[in-house]
Amino acid sequence: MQLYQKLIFSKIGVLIFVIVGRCGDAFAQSSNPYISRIYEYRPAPGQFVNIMPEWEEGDGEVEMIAKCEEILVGDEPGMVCLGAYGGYITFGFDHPLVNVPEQYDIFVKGNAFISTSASDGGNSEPGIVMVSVDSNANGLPDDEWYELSGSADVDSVGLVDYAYEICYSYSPMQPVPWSDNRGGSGVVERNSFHGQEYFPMWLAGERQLSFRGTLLPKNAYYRGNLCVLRALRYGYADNLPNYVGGERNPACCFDLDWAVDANRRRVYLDHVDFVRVYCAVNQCMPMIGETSTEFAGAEDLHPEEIPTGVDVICDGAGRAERVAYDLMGRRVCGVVKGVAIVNGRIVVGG
Ligand SMILES: [Ca+2]
Ligand SMILES: [Ca+2]
Ligand SMILES: [Ca+2]
Ligand SMILES: [Ca+2]
Repeated sequence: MQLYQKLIFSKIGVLIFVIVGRCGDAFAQSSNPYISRIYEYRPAPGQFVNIMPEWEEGDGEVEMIAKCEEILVGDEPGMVCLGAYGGYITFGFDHPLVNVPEQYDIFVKGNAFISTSASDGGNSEPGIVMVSVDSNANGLPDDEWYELSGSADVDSVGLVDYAYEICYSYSPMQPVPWSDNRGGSGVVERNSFHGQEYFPMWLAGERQLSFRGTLLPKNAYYRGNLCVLRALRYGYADNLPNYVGGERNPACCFDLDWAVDANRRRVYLDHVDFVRVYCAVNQCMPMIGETSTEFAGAEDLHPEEIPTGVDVICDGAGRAERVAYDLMGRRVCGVVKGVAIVNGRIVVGG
């Protein structure tokens, strides 16, 4: 650290080059690779809703998000259920998640397994992963979202609905009715295994819950009496087993290079601040019930990286300013002091 300070105070161009060259190793502090915060938890109705996590009388949205944090923050996360189509969770890390070129950037865990009697699936309940940059620098996930394009976009051309909307209606202790923007309707069936209310109780006051997004094709088929949920190739949460041979399954890893905007155009994101997972299948099968994505934590695959090439707008005081990062990867807004990285360039401030 003393050497680091000396380098900064010297402000000699040659030494700055030394800092640039070494900030990836000697000076970089590794951040916590695990989730540090849950911002949103809005599951769609489902048989595990109000159980994972448990809703108790008096719990509102804030309390349920806190329960999700208790379960998911840290290096040994548990699991929450997102319910039927559209249900989502939004989380973040204690630092920006950097897009390292030609590498996966985030590992997302679920509870998918491959059936012993079917090699092409088991209980795959694919959830779509979305990412967002805190463009207005207010620390909240209220900015533009980008979907990470998965294999269905190339394997199931013409079968993916990119503008699906669904609305569930609260119908106490009954199958939960839904209708969609394609003229479809149905119910999230109840079963004898789970006797609680299936509509998220802390949102019941809203009477109706609407979700919109990309709808993946139904993936269930029967093999004899066994209902198999077929796995997709890559790019979805809760789709394939988290680990293979003790290693992270590449099929559960995601590259920020897969980001697309609302018009399905590729966008380049140098880093992201928020990540969202939502259940992307609308399907209800006899016996096993609705297809519902589970979320069991996530990891930054290279927490030692710091963002570069960042050029976003900060509106803290209503002024448009560039956002910079110091050499420890911390965001600095407005006037830059010391050495910082602004828009990919090293800047020496006063
Ligand atoms: Ca990457
Ligand atoms: Ca924001
Ligand atoms: Ca499930
Ligand atoms: Ca699952």
